[in-house]
Amino acid sequence: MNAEAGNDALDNLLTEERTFPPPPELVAQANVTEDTYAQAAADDEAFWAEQAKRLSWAKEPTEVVDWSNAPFAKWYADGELNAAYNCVDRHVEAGNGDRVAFHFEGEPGDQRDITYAQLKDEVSQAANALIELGVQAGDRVAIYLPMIPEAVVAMLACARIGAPHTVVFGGFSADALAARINDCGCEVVITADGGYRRGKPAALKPAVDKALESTPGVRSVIVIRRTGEETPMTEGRDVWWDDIVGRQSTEHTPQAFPAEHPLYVMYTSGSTGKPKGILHTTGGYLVGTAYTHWATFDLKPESDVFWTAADIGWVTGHSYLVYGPLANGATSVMYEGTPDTPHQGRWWEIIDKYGVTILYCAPTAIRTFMKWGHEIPEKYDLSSLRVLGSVGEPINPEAYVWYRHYIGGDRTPVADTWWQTETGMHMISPMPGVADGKPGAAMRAVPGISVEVVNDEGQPVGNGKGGYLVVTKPWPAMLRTLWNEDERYVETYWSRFPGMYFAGDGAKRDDDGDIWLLGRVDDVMNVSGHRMSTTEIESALVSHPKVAEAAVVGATDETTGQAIVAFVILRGEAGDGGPEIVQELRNHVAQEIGAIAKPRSIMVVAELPKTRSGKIMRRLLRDVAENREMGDVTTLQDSSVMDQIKGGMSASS
Ligand code: 6R9
Repeated sequence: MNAEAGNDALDNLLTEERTFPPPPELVAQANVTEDTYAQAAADDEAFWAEQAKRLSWAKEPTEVVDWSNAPFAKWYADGELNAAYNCVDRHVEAGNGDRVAFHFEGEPGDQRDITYAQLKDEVSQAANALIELGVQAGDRVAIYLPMIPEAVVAMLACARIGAPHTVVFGGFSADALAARINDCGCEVVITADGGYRRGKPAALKPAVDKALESTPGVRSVIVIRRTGEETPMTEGRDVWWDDIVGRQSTEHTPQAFPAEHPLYVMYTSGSTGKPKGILHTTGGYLVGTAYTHWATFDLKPESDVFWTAADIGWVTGHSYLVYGPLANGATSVMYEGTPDTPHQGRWWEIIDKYGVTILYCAPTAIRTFMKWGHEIPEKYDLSSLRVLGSVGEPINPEAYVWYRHYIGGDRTPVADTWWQTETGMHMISPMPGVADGKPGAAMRAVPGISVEVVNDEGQPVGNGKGGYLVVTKPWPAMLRTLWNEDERYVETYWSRFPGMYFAGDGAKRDDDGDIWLLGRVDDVMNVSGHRMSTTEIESALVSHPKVAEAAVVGATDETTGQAIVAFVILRGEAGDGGPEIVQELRNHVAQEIGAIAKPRSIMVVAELPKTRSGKIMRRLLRDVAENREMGDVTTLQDSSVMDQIKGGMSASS
């Protein structure tokens, strides 16, 4: 395809030499050791059969994986279990009913500790309420809520009665909600009057009312009172949560479902076309999330305080705020609001207050904290932290080092976890008690998982080379299909490289064979025949002391095919740029990577367009760079950002 780059799919540009060995105390009691990898590699089916013992099965599975109808997998197919029982009841039965499941912290400062025993009562009541509304196993329920404990209760109540849930991010519009409700065929919606965002109540129910104008299948809406704002209710359709859930019995006997019973559908936007409804089922998903939550974070459920600072409407919230931690009987923090309300130290105050030991968040948050300055976290006691995690995007080496140093006090390993809505569970991540961490690298497949980096022909690229990331064997928490779209499932993930799951990400192996993620292959730029990933050039920019965030895209160029256009956000102390900084940054990239990677133009901006999970939407920046009409902006977290950027573009050109 590309003569100069040979048979490799991507150029290998940036090298990073720093490594951080794990602290000896952690090594001494680590959940995962080098032996774990060896055992899993010797017999991965036996390994996953063993991990299934983390759950309580009503009927123990005798089968592990059934791949006879590939790529449609079945895991633990003859086993039966109840997901909510595994997440709640069994911990109470084991005598841990008084353990806190969630320290909930509302944005206005209200707080609530919910024990496993209380969670069991609330989930049972909510399950009884759904039954009263006629919800049966197999019926779909939409959940459109802020980050409040009832969101967890609602998910588990659905799981308890075998009704797959589809959680829609509370920041999405009425149209996005309606499209998901209709595609999934939901009959009931669970929502709230609103939630708190940036110090103010933000209404949710009006968006539901608007969505329901075009969703004929919905018959009931349950509304949680969170803000107490006046909220219109539709007679015969809408009921208050307190009214219908509050009066139910706290007794509900969970029924066991087959392991392959659908647990939930989560919609994720494709780069084009309608959102994909990722289907996860019960047994394999719970095994995969429980195992990785325990392994990647070196979880000690009796003593750790775990915090996934991510929204429940993102898969990270599903796997590592709800199912993984609860299956493991862990204590978690749940925070409703934004990191700068009422002040920019809110996260660090929460860590200090609850003694959080493991923090899991996205690089976008870390880069924002870098921009705000390290003086803010320095005011708090963060010494309880022992493991840090990152998810959602490649973490730039500079952001990793900042995170480890200012938040982790130079003690904590950083687990850079690569995975997707589709994979359901962590797939690539250093294990905190094993790896000598490399800033910016996800490093190595999780024990029991098989991945490869391949070239255009599907051959492994080998060390020191870049290509496409694929998964070469089925795994327990893998998506089973796309909701109602089996063909699209096969076409999207299994047709590019026959027999391998194509993740859509670029990756490289370094000289040690460790894996570095290089961003979406859709974003790859071809400059004079060199195929370059966005990640490495962005990381080179972020390694400049004046840069907090960077996004690069390829724009059509008459001479080079494509040219690199960069958008950067400067750190607080760096001022607002000017011509000198642009030249300084272009030279910096040339020095870090080489002249070939020098951006043609660099634009200093105040914000970048991002999704709910903090991913930069480069597609929109490409539209700006090529002076095109902008594409679909409905999944932007803040749609005014693009107007600001376009305004700045015309002012500076
Ligand atoms: C969990 C989640 C999946 C895409 C994935 C990749 C990017 C996630 C990453 C990462 C590099 C990491 N991604 N984690 N890239 N390093 N540690 O984010 O799911 O929202 O479905 O996104 O996110 O591009 O393909 P999802």
